[in-house]
Amino acid sequence: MDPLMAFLCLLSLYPAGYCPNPGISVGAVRTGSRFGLGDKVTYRCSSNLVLTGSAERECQSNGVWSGTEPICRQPYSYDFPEDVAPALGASLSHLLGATNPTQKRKKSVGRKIQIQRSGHLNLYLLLDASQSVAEDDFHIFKESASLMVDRIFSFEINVSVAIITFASKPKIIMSVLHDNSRDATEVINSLDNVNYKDHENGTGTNTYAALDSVHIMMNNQMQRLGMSTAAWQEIRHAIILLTDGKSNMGGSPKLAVDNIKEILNINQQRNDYLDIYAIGVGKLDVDWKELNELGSKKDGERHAFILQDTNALYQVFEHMLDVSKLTDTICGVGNMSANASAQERTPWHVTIKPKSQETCRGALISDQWVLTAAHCFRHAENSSLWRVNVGDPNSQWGKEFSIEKAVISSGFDVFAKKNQGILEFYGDDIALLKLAQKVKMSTHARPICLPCTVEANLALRRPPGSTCRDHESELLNKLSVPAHFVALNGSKLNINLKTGTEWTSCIQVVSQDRTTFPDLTDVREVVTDQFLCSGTENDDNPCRGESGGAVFLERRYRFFQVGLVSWGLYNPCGNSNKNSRQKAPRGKIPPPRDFHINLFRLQPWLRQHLEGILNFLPL
Ligand SMILES: *[C@@H]1O[C@H](CO)[C@@H](O)[C@H](O)[C@H]1NC(C)=O
Ligand SMILES: *[C@@H]1O[C@H](CO)[C@@H](O)[C@H](O)[C@H]1NC(C)=O
Ligand SMILES: *[C@@H]1O[C@H](CO)[C@@H](O)[C@H](O)[C@H]1NC(C)=O
Ligand SMILES: *[C@@H]1O[C@H](CO)[C@@H](O)[C@H](O)[C@H]1NC(C)=O
Ligand SMILES: *[C@@H]1O[C@H](CO)[C@@H](O)[C@H](O)[C@H]1NC(C)=O
Ligand SMILES: CC(=O)N[C@H]1CO[C@H](CO)[C@@H](O)[C@@H]1O
Ligand SMILES: [Mg+2]
Repeated sequence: MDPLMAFLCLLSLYPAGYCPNPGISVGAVRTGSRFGLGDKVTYRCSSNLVLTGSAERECQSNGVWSGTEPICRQPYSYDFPEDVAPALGASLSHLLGATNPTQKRKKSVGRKIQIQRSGHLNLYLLLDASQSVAEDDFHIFKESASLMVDRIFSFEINVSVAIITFASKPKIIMSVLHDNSRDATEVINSLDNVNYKDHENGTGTNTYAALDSVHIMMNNQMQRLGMSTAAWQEIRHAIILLTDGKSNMGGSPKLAVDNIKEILNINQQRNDYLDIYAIGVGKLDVDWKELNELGSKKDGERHAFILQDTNALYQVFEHMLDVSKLTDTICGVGNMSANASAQERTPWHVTIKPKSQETCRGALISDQWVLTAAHCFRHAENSSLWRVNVGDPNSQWGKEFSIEKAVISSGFDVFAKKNQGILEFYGDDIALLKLAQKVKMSTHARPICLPCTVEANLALRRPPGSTCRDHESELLNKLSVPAHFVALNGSKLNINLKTGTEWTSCIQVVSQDRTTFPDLTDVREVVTDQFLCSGTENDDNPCRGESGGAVFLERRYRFFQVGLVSWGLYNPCGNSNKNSRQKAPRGKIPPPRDFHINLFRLQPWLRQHLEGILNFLPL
């Protein structure tokens, strides 16, 4: 809901000039019982609990209380991703709902870090290197900062990252005024060189000075761009403080925050332009009260966290990012949060129904084309009856599309090698479907990156002159490459793609399948170079119905399709329902193996049919 809509809803619910009863959450004590325009209520926590959220809230002219719901909690308890995630974004209502009826009606309020094409994002990472933060914890801060930098650059947005370490004094490692602040590699290099010992001669904690150095940086940038220019006014700013919160010199950090708000002209309309997060991570003894005071207070969002490790921080960071405005066809962007829905994590994934009862899987490779397997269409109905189900943020069942055109490889012929004792053969098992309409890009529907394209080259952050061969050696870079496919229930399952000598031994066992290959002399007749091989050791095996789905891997927080599920020696779903997969019994003959069309080997076919749709690199 956009802010205007929210305003209109509220008007119809409450008489002008009043806010709803703001409630009192467990463990809190409220002062103030008038809920008219400009009235204030204040909260404190009983016994030794500490307050999260706003200690004071004011009834604003739009009928909404300022700040966030106060919650009382135990001091120093960790936030775990599974507790934190529900406190962010959409599912906040259960935390607030009982006491605040207006919150319940709104979905996500969308004041997280906005990832979008328009404007520019300045991200300021402040790392506490004072004495109360041990060197080991500082290393965790460094690692956490690197990870956030790498992730923020993965969206190909205009972003500048400042790095500041601080103790008694701040030290600017990277300024947003420097061109290098727009370059992921430069920023990460500068982070690698930050040193805890830089602050050995002044080990106090001057959070005020650290934030003030951000204020000065902002001021300089404003002078440079001009106060009233769009270039300045359209910059969004996000400040992330990695600290234990124990400021002990320089005065109140709040003053610096007030100065920052003033220079950015933050008011109700411009709330989206500033976010301040205060995060304690590691085994630190954190001053929760101060952390909470540093973080922004916005409706329905938390900006202060205590997290156990970098991994927990990463999960939280993923939820801080709002990509709902990223509506262009940027490829291979999935949600990395374990808490996101399956479709948000693999938004390219589609279900194909070539026949009303049977299904295959496929992958969006543009806003109108789906890549899948040719064998899905062997016994298919009339193509005017085929349907493709694509993810949709507004429906958990997705959205159905019909087909404008199907391109099924003419090289595919399952009986091509029947007279060589190969009863089924899957060479050229590849097809493309053109949907009848373009898919609207969203958090639930986006293409995956196809290697050997300019789009994938940007995602890999490789130099412009790269070739298809470069992509192959970067993506299939080991004898055993971890990769994934999507199960019938939407889960992302794990496999290892074998290359080189490991590929040769992976395919050998095919000769043990005497039923399908009664007189096989050379396994390479069945498993040609066109196939990737997985299914050894603890690999998951695809089931019937998962054919055509992408075999993909992750690099630099982006996803690349290297293969598509074609055939295998073992069906772990048997004839049962989709939620019970059975591992192959030990010693089964033949052992499980799965074969996937290798997209690097089908480049000529892909180029022939996708010319003008994707931009291919030289082979
Ligand atoms: C992003 O930055 C590039 C140069 O760094 C500039 O050419 C482009 O116009 C910017 N885009 C927006 C939307 O600001
Ligand atoms: C700290 O002070 C000592 C003695 O004056 C000096 O040698 C050292 O370089 C200083 N360290 C830093 C990081 O400035
Ligand atoms: C990931 O999904 C969660 C849950 O829907 C959402 O709050 C968050 O903004 C998403 N983040 C990204 C980067 O897509
Ligand atoms: C497929 O169905 C459409 C619409 O029902 C019909 O016009 C067309 O002739 C059919 N094609 C075949 C090959 O049966
Ligand atoms: C989906 O299937 C996988 C593999 O059988 C299983 O591990 C997972 O728990 C299932 N997920 C759901 C949400 O049912
Ligand atoms: C926002 C979101 O998806 N929250 C979910 C996170 O995971 C827990 C359980 O693991 C769910 O209960 C939340 O709904
Ligand atoms: Mg300190």
